[in-house]
Amino acid sequence: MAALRARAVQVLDLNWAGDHTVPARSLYPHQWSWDSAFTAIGLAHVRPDRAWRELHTLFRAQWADGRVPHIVFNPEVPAENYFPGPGFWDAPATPHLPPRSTTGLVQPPVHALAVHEVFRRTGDRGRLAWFYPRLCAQQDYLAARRDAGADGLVSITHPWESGLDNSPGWDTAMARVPADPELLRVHRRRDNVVAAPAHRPTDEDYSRFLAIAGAYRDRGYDDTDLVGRHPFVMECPSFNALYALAESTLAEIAAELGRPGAHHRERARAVVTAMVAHLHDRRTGMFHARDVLSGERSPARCVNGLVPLVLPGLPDEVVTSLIEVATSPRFGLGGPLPVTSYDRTAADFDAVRYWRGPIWINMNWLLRRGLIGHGRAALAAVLRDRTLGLIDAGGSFEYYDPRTGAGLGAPEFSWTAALALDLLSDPLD
Ligand code: 2M8
Repeated sequence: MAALRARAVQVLDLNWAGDHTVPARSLYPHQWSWDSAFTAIGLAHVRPDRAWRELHTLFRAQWADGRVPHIVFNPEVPAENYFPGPGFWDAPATPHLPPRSTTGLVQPPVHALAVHEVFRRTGDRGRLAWFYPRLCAQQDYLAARRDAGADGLVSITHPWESGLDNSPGWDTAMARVPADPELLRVHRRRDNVVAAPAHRPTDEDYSRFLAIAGAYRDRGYDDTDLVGRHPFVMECPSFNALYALAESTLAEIAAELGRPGAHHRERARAVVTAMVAHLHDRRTGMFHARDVLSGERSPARCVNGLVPLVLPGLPDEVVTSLIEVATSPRFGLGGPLPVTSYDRTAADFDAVRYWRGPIWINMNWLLRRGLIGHGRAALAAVLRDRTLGLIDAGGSFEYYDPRTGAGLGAPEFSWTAALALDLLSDPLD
């Protein structure tokens, strides 16, 4: 495993861009929000100063309203290297734009966890104190501006906010958004030139992605009356799980800093209760995304419906059923390869198309934490070995074919390398 460690460090060094790490040179040449959080967790083991710098650069781009943007654009990268780039996102109407150009979307709030992990490795209380109010502002934005369903859960305004872009969980809601092919005639995709089109979202997906993002941009990323005015409003189970986990982590950070943390624990408990009430389906044994506009839960069984396993304080029967589903042939936990992003037995399971089947390392890293947290050390150890084995054999790819273990998407992908480093160093199981 020493060779794997060395290769993982090489990937992170290759992708270091001076004050942040790009997810991959080829496909993603800017800074992404949750990628940076996962990357910092890995960097903490080998380049601790860079781990702090990574998160610092991201939070320097935090908006005045507390949102942490999903992409921070590097002004030195030529405009044509990523689409949709800054020219698409800039909304002169918004009063919130920070100094660096960003999107107005968010991504799952994994940052409190990342800050806490980097703190655990470095003991730097000064930096912890710098991040604490900013992490609180990030959570407060989500709580105050994104509870579109008025049920204590956060809504996402775009599939990109979930991080699971073309997941089948969004299909029904996406089908309601008119796909405007004209948008793709005006704006040219670049991802399909760099990566195999069969491994990426379709043109139809992209024209809808652009339509939803454009609608949000055109009203200055204003979150008022999302239900009345926005075409896509969903409650994502993994986004909400990470939002609740962030509150539990903030309670720990507050304790480190000698500050009161009861309000964080209370909010975490309330989110978990709301998730079980609104997103958990006893029949399928897992969580499902809920469409706030129709009130319907998506029937699709996707990996984001297993990620709530990371939550402490889940009722025992929910934990048991999640593990049952994860270890079933639908997801294959405990089998020869890690867990897939979608139900392998579903008719529309696609082994190579992005978030519609392939294996993703960050999802498995989160599931392993959940298994450890709920006392399933043996299963966690199997998952760790299978995950590291996959990366060792195939390289640090963006995602993997669950039939063969072959790497797909971008090679030398940062969060894969970073989380491999964390798994290699983590003695927890
Ligand atoms: C993917 O999403 C971006 C848009 O944000 C894209 O397809 O261009 C997703 O896998 C997302 O989770 C990830 O953060 C991003 C960069 O790795 O790529």
